[in-house]
Amino acid sequence: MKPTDKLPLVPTILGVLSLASAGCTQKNEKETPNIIIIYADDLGYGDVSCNGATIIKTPNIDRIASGGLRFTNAHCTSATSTPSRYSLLTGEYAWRERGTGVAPGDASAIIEPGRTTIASVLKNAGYTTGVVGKWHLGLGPLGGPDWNGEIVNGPMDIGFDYNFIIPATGDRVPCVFVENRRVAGLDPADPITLSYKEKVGDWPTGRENPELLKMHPSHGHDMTIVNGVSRIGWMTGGKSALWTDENIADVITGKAVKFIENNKEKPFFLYFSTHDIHVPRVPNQRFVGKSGMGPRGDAILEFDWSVGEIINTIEKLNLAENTLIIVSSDNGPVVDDGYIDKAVELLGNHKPAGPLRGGKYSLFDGGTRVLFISCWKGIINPGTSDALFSQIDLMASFAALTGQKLENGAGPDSYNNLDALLGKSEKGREWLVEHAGRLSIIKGDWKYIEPGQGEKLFAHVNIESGNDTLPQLYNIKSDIGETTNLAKDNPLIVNELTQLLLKIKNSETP
Ligand code: NG6
Ligand code: CA
Repeated sequence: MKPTDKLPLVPTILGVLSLASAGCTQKNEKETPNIIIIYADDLGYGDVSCNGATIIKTPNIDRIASGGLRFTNAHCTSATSTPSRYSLLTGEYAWRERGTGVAPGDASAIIEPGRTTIASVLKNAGYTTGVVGKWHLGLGPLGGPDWNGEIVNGPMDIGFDYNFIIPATGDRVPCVFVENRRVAGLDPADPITLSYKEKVGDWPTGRENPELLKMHPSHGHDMTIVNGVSRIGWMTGGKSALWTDENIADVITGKAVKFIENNKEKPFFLYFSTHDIHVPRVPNQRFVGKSGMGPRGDAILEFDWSVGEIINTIEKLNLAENTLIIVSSDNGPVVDDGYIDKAVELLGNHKPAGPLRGGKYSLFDGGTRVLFISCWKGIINPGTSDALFSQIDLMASFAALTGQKLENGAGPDSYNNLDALLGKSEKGREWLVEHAGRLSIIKGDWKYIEPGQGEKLFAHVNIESGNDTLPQLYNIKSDIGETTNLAKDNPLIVNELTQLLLKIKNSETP
């Protein structure tokens, strides 16, 4: 089948869309577009030029934004990685489940095998499904995976046909890729040993041998040294499988491109989850010094390059009219996240969160309002959308798009917002919940943050947490920077949002 066979006529697709939104579950595999989610790590709302950055230029992201729909009010579900990714894939708010906080590198699978996910829904709809890049949702049974054998309870057990993943994060051991069920390039004669409790083996650590480091930690990250960078956790063995940080973007972008090429004849779903721009920021030589902002800025350029490679591949294969591409981030920005990499010193006037307050780890919108672009040539009219949108709705929206039904409680918090995603409606969600330790809720122009104990400033990362012992209420339309707490003057709104949040907490389908 030629690529163009997949999308014969725009009216046909629109017909399918209206059937889907009318609740019809008929499917027609010939009319299922390819779907690609490009998911950055720790990229701030203001880190890209299409969202107003001027010091840094992101031409490829700008290109996809100008050909697609750029959302100004779209959100991940949590201000850190593991819970946001959990919600994205399962359609359930992570804060409903224990064990969904930032996962160590030896965590067992957080999403149980057989669970309905965005990938299994699309697989049912006839897609070939793949994940490339950062996973950070645990692997293996209780006690963690067998790094030297078959890795069970991974992406392939929740709907992905193919995976090439960084098991946790770039700053956590093991510093190896997993391809399908094996550590890629592992020599069985040199097995991996791993611990998050104590030193294993005799490899140097950042704490004991700082003179061996090419990048020093600012907090944490002083355990085993791999490729001149000390990490979280201790490991030894698996030398032939170790990644080189400078090549991570090239390797995973290459795998993502290959996945697209291999599957160009049939519908595919690719979840391409980059390491950029998470710490340690060690971009390829091609980007070093190019942003003028040090490794953090250079990593943004590297991420932009990865986005460019994906869109160039789609265009080259003549798939643009048959591919829905989404670009977003797992949480908001952080400048110093544990390595001394000049990010603070070279920031200048750049505002990683744009006009938003707070950042990664924060209850303020800087933590969870993120870059979000949807692009589908010929279907999505280019422009901007102010619709309130949550990544958690991708699951139900894709189900609607492809004529699938979410059954048996699957995706309990995921709602079909396909019309908003495709720009057919300016009306998105009525409300959404954000999470960073505790919860906040946005409804219309209002955002309410639950009161509670806790630091107001996470000093080690220099980010305002959003914690307060008093209830907070902001009008995010007139005060996007959440500067003026209006809770005292608006007790009725505070009460309404408190009750609504309580209802959502207590019930999965308010
Ligand atoms: C923190 C790490 C930080 C980062 C974060 C997870 C320390 C001191 N800090 O605990 O560097 O790895 O976890 O980031 O270890 S996330 O984007 O994957 O959620
Ligand atoms: Ca992250």
